[in-house]
Amino acid sequence: MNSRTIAVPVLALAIGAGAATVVLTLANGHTAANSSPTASQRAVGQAPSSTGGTGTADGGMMGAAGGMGGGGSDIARGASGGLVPAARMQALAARAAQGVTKSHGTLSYHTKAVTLVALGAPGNRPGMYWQIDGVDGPKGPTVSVPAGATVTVDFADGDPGHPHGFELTTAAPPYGRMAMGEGSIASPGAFVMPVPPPKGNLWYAATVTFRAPAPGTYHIICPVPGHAQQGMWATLVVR
Ligand SMILES: [Cu+2]
Repeated sequence: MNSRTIAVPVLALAIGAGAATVVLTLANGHTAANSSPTASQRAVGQAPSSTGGTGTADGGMMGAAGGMGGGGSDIARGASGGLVPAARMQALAARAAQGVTKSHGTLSYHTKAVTLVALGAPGNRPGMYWQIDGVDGPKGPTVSVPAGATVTVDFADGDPGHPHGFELTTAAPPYGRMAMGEGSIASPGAFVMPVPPPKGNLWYAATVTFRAPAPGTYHIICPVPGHAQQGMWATLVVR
């Protein structure tokens, strides 16, 4: 293939329980380490931690208790191990869509606290795509948020056939196979390690919160090799 194939990023999939330290080495030499979900990634339903994570039991990508322990959020209570009922995620997507202005494929948020529900290929159509707040890609939709917004992403993999993850990247399409190595993570915490495909109607889910980066155009991709290339990307505009 092309020269990019030489600089293959090492993608360590940490799936399952345990306090695994996950190190993601990008092709550009940047390394992102995630030894616990408390810093930037939590199980869906857990409130952002301001205490350095004392409330979280044992680490692991998926979070320990799946939101049962500590959350101020009402998201996905009762989930365990990061598995959330599909219907719950879809209900969250419907709720997130309320108060959002939709115009020409753009979802505009007008509040400083933004919650997106980003679902990986949940089965409405074939192929690799994002569904954000109930609106399907491919190559879309576009989400617009105000400068300075705090963005919470409730992510889940709804695709029976594939693992998916989440990344807000500085790289623009078109993407090659290793899209995750083409740019940088656009804001600290704007990344979810790929999670496994669903178990029946239970979806692996995670929540991350990050500050909107400087005004401009960014893209939401799946970091699994080939997925963004096949259309699994959307656009985030900070205005
Ligand atoms: Cu994917």
